Amino acid sequence: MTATIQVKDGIAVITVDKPPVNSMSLAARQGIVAGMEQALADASVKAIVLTGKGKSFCAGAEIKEFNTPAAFAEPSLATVIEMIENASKPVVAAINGTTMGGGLELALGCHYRVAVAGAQIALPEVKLGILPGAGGTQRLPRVVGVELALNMIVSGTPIPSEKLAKTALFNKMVEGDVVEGAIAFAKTIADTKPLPKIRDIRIDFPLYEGFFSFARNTVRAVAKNYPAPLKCVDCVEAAVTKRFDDGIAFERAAFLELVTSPESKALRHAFFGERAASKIPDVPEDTPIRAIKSAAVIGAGTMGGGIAMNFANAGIPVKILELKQEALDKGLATVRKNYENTLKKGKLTQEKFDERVGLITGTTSYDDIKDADIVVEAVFEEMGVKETVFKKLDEVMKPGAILASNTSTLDVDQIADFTKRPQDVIGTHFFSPANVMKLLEIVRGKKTGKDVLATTMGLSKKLKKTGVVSGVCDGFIGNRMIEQYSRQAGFLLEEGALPEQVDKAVEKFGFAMGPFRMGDLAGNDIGWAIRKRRYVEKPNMTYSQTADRLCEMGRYGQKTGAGWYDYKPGNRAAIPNQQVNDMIVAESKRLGIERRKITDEEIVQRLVFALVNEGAQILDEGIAARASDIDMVYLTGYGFPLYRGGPMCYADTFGLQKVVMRMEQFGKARDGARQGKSWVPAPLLAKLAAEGKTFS
Ligand code: T1G
Repeated sequence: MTATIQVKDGIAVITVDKPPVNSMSLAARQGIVAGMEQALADASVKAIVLTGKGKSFCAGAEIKEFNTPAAFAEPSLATVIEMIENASKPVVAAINGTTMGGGLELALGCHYRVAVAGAQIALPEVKLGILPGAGGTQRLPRVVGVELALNMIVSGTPIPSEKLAKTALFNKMVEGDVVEGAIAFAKTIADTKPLPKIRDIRIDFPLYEGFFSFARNTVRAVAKNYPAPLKCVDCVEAAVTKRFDDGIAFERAAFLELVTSPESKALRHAFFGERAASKIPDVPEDTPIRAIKSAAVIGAGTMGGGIAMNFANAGIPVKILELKQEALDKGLATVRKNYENTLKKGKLTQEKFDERVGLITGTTSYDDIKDADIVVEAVFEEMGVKETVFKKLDEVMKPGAILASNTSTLDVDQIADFTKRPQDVIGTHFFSPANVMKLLEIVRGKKTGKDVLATTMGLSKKLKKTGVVSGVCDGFIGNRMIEQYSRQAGFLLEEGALPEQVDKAVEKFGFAMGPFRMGDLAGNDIGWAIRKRRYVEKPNMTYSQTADRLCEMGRYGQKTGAGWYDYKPGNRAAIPNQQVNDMIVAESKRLGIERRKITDEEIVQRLVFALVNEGAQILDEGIAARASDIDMVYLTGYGFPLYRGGPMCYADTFGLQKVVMRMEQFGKARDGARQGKSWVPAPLLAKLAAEGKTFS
């Protein structure tokens, strides 16, 4: 049963019991209706208390039901709320914990609300690309005021219940058992007539035109590409300007429009994708994990310092090891500077500053780190250096310590075999800047222990990272795909585009940064080194040589003051350079390619579908466990636009048959042959497209 009912001393207590968060599924709605019918029919019942089992009152509608018949099957949430609001007996909501979205709307339909402190109260629908669709935009302003309601609805940010104690949202705050408190309260109002309904409260908000015009301008400035926030403003304005029932109809129409939007589907995909990523198919949820009470980082460079900051930010003491005192001092100074900058911006209290800086210490001796529970190597990306470090770690570290490598492409199995404890070796690929980027690729070697995997996944959450498990291959998930993306970017230059057009097209699609600005930021010499390896390892994998010509010109990017673009000192604005553009045109000529006008649409599709095709291959090889994992990598590590849901989600929305068709067109195009097998659909992609299916 998803709701139980108990009657005692004339009070019926209906408890929603749908683990883990009492989301309002069809079964939960049916359970409440059954409980209400029983309570209303029972003459001994004078009042009704509605509550949730566990740490949630109700976390909102069951998101998994969206865009399925169950979402609107009767009794819909609106029907349940109407039944409660029109009940002949008083209904008191006992707010025992998280009360969000449809859960708060359910509580707003009750005649009274009694709460304990610490319950997270929110209407977070906007974070899913929708808006409160069961009266929240019409009732909440009537009890907390228009301004606070608008802020809560447009931001979706939870507010602890005690901060709302003085509003009309709660009739009483209680300590201890909230159900007992609600029962006691119910007895005091059992005979109240007429029953109070929030819908009957009049909103008096005379200066609303100016307020909402300002609100719209503010929201429009930040909600680019997201239609929901502006519609939230429209709905709250409707609560002020329209009769209640007209406001409800207005809200319903807006909700229905948003819930089928691609933005909402993408945001919901990301919501579940983030949670799914932490589930490792062959590692049971109850796998024992190792305690991580202290850490060590080898290497005090940019990555080492950033990685160490993650541990300190999570309250874990961390020692940075550098063999040279000068390098260690420089690294520690950089870490301190980072914290000082955050302190200066007011984003860190002095107390937190002192705590975090105090948790990071340095040493030049391996002996000082031997008792750490995990050590993350962040030294030069060269297998010989990794070998030296891991052999030393194997010698020094206590038994049971996790030996992690921050390698971005090297073979973790080979690294593990430098030690006598390959089961303790794992890849923890942080993304630069390591203390900022959310993505953490957790690379499992063939011999990595399941407890080491489970421990590292749990640690990623503690470090506030999005941990995604990758198998071992060159580039793991993210970099392996970005290589195909970069190859297409180079080909587009040879065929007729220039860096500025490609970057602008991709940034208009929603990427944070186009491929050439990204190259200038990360350093074009990094890709150059990888291509030099490729030319030997994979001679039949063609690349545009424009990027090689660029590096031969010494234009490595911002670090040399010039790359694909020029940069003024201290300014990251990318300025097109004629010499580079001339080089590109000369390359086309050298290759005998007649340059042509290329549309922005082709640019975006060639770059994104190159990601999709490699992603399908990665799925097929089992390097990634699920398509949404690949999407989480791109959403949290590569600036893919959240409102598109990630490359695999975007391909699903675009339609896999259409993706394959476009790929075939690219392959048949005049210069397709030069791109080798780039446009041969990966077997999984071809299969799903032929079957009319999707990745997720
Ligand atoms: N529907 C379905 N599953 C949900 C869910 C929901 N609303 N909320 C959480 N889950 C699952 C989640 O996927 C995970 O599953 C487990 O619960 C624990 O979640 C009409 C239409 C409540 C603050 O947006 O913000 O109401 O991975 O890991 O960190 O106007 O979950 O265990 O299989 O996040 O303690 C509005 C979304 C819906 C709230 C708890 N409500 N949830 O955080 O646990 S739309 C929301 C959250 C709506 C109405 C509209 C958080 C949480 P699994 P978790 P947590």
